[in-house]
Amino acid sequence: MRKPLIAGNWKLHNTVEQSCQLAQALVNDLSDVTETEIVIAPVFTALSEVGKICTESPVQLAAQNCHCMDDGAYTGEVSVPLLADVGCSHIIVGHSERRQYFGETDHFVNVKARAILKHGLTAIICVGETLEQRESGELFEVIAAQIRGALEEITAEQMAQVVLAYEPVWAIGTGKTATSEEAEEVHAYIRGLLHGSFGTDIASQCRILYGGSVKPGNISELMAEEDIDGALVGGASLKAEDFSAIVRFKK
Ligand code: G2H
Repeated sequence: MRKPLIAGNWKLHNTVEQSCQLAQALVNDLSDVTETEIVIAPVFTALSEVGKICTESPVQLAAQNCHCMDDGAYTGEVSVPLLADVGCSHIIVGHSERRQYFGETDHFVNVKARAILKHGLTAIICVGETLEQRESGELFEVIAAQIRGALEEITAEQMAQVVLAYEPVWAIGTGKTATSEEAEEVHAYIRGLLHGSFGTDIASQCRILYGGSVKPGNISELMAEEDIDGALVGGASLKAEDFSAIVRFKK
């Protein structure tokens, strides 16, 4: 059985004070949750303070990005060991906003994911197609290339620390959610790819999250699908009430 995982991607929102208030509200609301794994990803500047609030709570800390090198002359970057140092257990890589606005390639996503796994953290690796790619019939080709590229040289053993997130670009922050059937079709396809590369055990253990306009009103329907194991939530993770409701989705 795969334990559901709900992750809040706060993107470029909230000061340190606002982040701490939101984190404290979630820690208070969700202290009794054991059946679902909870992760929040504040901005870099708030990680340290939010990390202190989350200590000894079920809420785990994630960064939204990282650099692949541990240290050195890489101005402006933040490494995996430094993120672990402020309490991060998870790091998101390959989000479509990073691919689109910052030119991140599958190769770069892969080297970052390998750095995360090398240090024993969990990599939340995002993939997803644009509307143009979907409409021109390239959906599965694009997803396969992103998954294969991101997982290159990652061992079966390391896959225990990998979470995948399918986020159709056309559903991100647009209010348009993929139907649960549309999402399930891609999730099942991704699981099939894992089966081909790593075998049955890894394929059946790896959690695949859905992301793209997830809200309290659509989470249950998405989670009812066989291959949807959780959600990566953007906009709706910025309100404690909404994010808590998503974490406590009705089965
Ligand atoms: C997709 C998602 C979170 P939103 O980017 O990663 O954001 O829920 O706002 O579509």
